[in-house]
Amino acid sequence: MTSVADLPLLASGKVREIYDLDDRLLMVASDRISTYDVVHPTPIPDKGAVLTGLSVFWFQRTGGIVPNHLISFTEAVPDEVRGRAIVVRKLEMLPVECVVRGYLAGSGWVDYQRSGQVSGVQLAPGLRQSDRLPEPIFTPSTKATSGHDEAIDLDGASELIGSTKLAERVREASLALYSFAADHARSRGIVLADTKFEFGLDGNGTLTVGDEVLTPDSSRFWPLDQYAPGQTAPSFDKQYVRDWASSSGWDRTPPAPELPPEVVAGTRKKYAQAYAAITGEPLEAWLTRARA
Ligand code: PZK
Repeated sequence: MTSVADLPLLASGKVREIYDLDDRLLMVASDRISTYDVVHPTPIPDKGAVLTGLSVFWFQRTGGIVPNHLISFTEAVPDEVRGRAIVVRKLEMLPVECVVRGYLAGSGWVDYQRSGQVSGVQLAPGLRQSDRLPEPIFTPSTKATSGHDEAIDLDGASELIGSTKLAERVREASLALYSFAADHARSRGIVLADTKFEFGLDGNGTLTVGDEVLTPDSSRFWPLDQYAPGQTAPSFDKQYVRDWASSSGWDRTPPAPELPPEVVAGTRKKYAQAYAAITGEPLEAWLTRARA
């Protein structure tokens, strides 16, 4: 069996890597965690498995809404990364981040306060932080190679994509995926406040979902029973780490501090709970299936 170390590294992000498998790719989620955009030196055991298991859960349930790049989570996956890696189809990725917001949080809230708009979408006056929007909105952004992604409107997305019609299909696909996932999550006691998709075109020119989907790293999940508009809702996965990092006196500039064992254990438990809440099965079920 091939080892990941022998595969050509195609791209690496803060917490993930992509390797070349000739006509396919191997996408590996690490156990690394970042807060305030800086990666901590201490891993969270099983974080990569939770993100991969959740992505697979959603890919399998949304393939009829929009095709996606998932091929396999077993075949051709090296033993050492089983459970936290997937084999995917190579796509020609579109150069936009496809954000959908059902609630007013994060940069959407910041932009709304400043301008009354988010990515060119005008919103009603008087909305509060974390308010549910009358309907989900598509708020694309640029894919910054360094620094932060920049909000753009649909025309900006059309220019980057090179086609108004394709940009409109991307918006409709993003909204359809969000609505499906938000309904599922709500039925399981979780608010999907917002999420980010990345799309590409396959060899036939078919619009296809790539990257990871509907994970805690690409989405804001709030426990429904703690949801209250007008407050900053704690996104349930990284809150331990953020709270600890704030109280530790770290000024949010690199390098990020090592995390104490109790913060690692608490965060690990949160991720496992997120997996179980959304999928209805324990994380161990995913690990067993992936290692079969
Ligand atoms: C692709 N990225 C982003 C960077 C990551 C991910 N199916 C695909 N085909 C071709 N390219 C990509 C994909 C996907 N997904 C995605 N870069 C290339 C990225 C760093 C680490 F895990």
